[in-house]
Amino acid sequence: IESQWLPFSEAVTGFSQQQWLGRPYLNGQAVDGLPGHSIQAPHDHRITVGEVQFANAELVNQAIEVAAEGFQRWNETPVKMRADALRKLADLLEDNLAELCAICHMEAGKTIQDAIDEVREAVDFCRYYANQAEHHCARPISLSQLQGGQRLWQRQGRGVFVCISPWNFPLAIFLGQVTAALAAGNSVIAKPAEQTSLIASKAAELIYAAGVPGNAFTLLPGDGATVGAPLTRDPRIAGVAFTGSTETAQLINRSLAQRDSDPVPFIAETGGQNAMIVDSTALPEQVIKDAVLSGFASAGQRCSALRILCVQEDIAERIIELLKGAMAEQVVGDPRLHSTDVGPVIDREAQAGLLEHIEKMKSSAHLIAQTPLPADCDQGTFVPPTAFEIRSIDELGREQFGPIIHLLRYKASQLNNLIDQINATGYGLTLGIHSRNERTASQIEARVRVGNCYINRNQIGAAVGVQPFGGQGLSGTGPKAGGPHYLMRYTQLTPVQEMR
Ligand code: TXE
Repeated sequence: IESQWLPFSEAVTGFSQQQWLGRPYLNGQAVDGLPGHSIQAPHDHRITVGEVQFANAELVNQAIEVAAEGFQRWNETPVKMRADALRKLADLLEDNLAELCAICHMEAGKTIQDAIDEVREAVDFCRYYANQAEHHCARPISLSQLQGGQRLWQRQGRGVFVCISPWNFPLAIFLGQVTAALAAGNSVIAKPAEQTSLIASKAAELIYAAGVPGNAFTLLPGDGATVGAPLTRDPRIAGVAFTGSTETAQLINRSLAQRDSDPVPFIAETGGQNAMIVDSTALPEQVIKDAVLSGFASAGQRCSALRILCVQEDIAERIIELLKGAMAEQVVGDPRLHSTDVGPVIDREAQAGLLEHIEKMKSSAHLIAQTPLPADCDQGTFVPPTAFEIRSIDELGREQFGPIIHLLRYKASQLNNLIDQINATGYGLTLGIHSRNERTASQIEARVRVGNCYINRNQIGAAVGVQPFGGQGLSGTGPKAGGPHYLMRYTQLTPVQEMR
């Protein structure tokens, strides 16, 4: 492994010395001359990673015009050609793996392994949606047999699709939305998160290099209020895909409803208040392995991540003892080092919010363990992995998007009440179950309202084509990304001809 790993790791380190430029891309060209601001590495703010120029209101308007113009031609391009462009994009992502991993490191604070997984997931999305489009969109289908004739319909693009993505999977979620929308025949305006415009700009170059026409794809880096909000208010857009906070999803939902034009699809994937239920038949070592990975990997900044570890009281002491041991072993630090388990959180605002939550919990809950931060972490936005014991889920409030686990003991007789409390958070993204009692596991699964349930394994997010991912309630609208129904929301059934 070392002999394969070292050259790759050296290539990533080589790229990490570089600086990148993030800018809008319109009509296949980078737009220059906008005011820029510099981007610092989350693990060490003394390192400048590059400069980003944000789009302004005038560019938003131009982008919608360009995308509206590009739609028809791209929608009429044979599905095989659209799919081939996305497969070519997958190849280009693989060719650029080391540089993409370096940007993920430097801009988003990802560890090497997280960065590799991120690029691989993006590659999978490209190939999966290319295949799905060929399967669902390439041929007319018959839906009804009317007297004397057969009406044919075809799945086609809807128009200008707006894709708004977050910083926690700055390539995988960004490309997951964009490639689904493009595969279906839409022209796309993508607005990446403010914090991760550098990787989005690199992806834009690869999208054009793969053969997607300049007016079928536009990139508009910028903030939510200046770029995101006007895009979602515009009557010329035909749909919005969004991943981010529940609050922003609610804002977008309202602005879509207030437009004086057709209703359009809104695909939202938001946060979670994810629990794991561990009964007394569970294997404690396995529980801890999965809980630590799910709670602390990516510094807890995954929407699927474990937040509430519910443990049946009979084995709570054993779980707490093992959790303390595992947390003492966690290595927090520079995400470029192979030995690092937990890197920084995305920015100062996120860090401040999480540290404030930790301080507040220290006065009201019992601190189980906290992994100490090494001295050289003081230049970055690090948050120590922390575990508290709480008495009730009500103590928690909103989702804490960082490396914090809250342990809650329950009695066997309270299991149904516990599930009701989990459902009552209103979120419904992931639930982990650790039990060797199949009946208990399936009873919990049937009663809990979540998008994805994980039994006796790590609570991870999407595995494209294998484990489609998405939530319900405050966690999103579905359909599940990386699954067979996702592409459909980006399409409309259009009558194409009538056969006699
Ligand atoms: O999210 P925002 P933020 C959760 C997590 C985190 C919290 C805040 O709890 O702590 O959200 O993160 C764009 N109209 N998740 O502030 O603001 C914004 O520019 C249109 C969970 O980063 O929702 C960015 O591109 N767009 C999560 C995107 O929305 C707007 C991933 C997400 O930003 C907008 C990220 C507006 N009015 C955060 N305002 C997950 N589900 O994985 C902002 N945006």
